[in-house]
Amino acid sequence: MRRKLAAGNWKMNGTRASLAEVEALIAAHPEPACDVLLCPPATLIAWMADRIGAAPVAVGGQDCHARASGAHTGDIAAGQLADAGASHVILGHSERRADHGETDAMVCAKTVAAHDAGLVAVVCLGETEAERDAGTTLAVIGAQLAGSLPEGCTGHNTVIAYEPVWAIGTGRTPTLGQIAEVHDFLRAELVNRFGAEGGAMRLLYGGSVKPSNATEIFATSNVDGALVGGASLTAADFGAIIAAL
Ligand code: G2H
Repeated sequence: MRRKLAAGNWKMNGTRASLAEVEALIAAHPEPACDVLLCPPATLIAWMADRIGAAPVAVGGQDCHARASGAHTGDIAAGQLADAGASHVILGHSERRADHGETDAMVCAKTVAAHDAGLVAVVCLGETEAERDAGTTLAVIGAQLAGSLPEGCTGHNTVIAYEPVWAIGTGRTPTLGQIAEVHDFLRAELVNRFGAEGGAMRLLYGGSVKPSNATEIFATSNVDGALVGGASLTAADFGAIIAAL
């Protein structure tokens, strides 16, 4: 049985003042029925981990470098995220793929680095609107999955997030049938490659998840939670999503 996961991706939002939302979230949901993860900007990881204390909320980064250390100005190693208090890291988000030219091979190398540092990798994939219109969604998703995951992925060290690019931050969401089709496909591909561990990996849906659509999305086949952007920034919205899981 896969435990549900509500993961928040703050993207490039938030300052130390925003940590008041985390305190409010914990106060409102001291014992959530699902796992909860918040991925703030790197500047806030240590502050957030300190503020969370012993509460059942994990902290994650939004990217890491593939190398453990070295001359890579502006980058952050997976081990440094762990040192700051992170237990997870989002990798291969479509905004990283678009803004920084990240390829499946780069995401795969970063996933290895995350695993080596003891972090859970939250590996993102998703098709563009043009790819969906062309009928190539499953081919695109399958190729991203194969190329972005290294050997050794397990239900403990890897989470997959399906985020159709055209649904991110747009307010548009796929139909429940479209989500189920992709998640069922991902599950089959994971089991085919990783066996029982592929069956244990959690599959998150991401893209304009909000309190009003969370319940029906979470009830969809092979959806084990959500990667939430905008609606993770406030305790009210993210708390409502947690309550829906
Ligand atoms: C997709 C998602 C979080 P939003 O990027 O990763 O963002 O919920 O704002 O669409």
